[in-house]
Amino acid sequence: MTLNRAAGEVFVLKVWFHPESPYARRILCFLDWNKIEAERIPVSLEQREHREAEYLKVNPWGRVPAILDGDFALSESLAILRYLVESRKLHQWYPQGLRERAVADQWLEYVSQHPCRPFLDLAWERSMATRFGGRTNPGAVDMALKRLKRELPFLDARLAASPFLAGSTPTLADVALYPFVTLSSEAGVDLKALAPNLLAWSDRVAGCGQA
Ligand SMILES: N[C@@H](CCC(=O)N[C@@H](CS)C(=O)NCC(=O)O)C(=O)O
Repeated sequence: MTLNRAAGEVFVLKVWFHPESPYARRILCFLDWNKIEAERIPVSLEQREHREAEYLKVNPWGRVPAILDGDFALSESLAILRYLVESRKLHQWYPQGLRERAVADQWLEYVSQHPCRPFLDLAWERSMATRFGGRTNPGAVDMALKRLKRELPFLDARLAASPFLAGSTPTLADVALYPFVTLSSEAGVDLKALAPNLLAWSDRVAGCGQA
């Protein structure tokens, strides 16, 4: 893993990711849907590459994702999404009008604070932990399930009434939630039974890049 650019190397956005990280997949999906060229650099969490000194230069917290845009390094998936919108002028994903932006922010904050984490915790406990050599915590499944079941009706009701979280077109709120919802089978969550409108929404979001 090297951060240095060779003399004369043509600049291309770099993205560090792990394929199973939903935080990193927020960025990969956004790049795909907007056809943004980027060099994608896998970081092996299994081999602890995220804690190597070289990687800590781009993400001092030692987590994925991270980007390098020219000489500008940035971490935290939501900050990266907002940066890509502004720097690539993709405001259709994050409206500029006061109230439209506030509604997009409301859903972005909500999904980040509430449903995303229990999806990941359940997928971790029920499927990923063993693959990553971690330990499962029996109490964590019950707690995450309880948290998720509290949130699913809110999401399902919203998506029965609106094609996307913040309205008729997809925004960063949808990008932020989508990779976590795709963990539902690993998480052992039957979306068809529990939140059919969320399931239908995930198909709509998956089609975002096909226009
Ligand atoms: N708030 C961060 C979370 C990133 C995160 O927790 N990434 C995980 C992978 S899903 C990671 O890198 N974990 C490695 C570690 O914490 O040691 C973001 O939104 O980018």
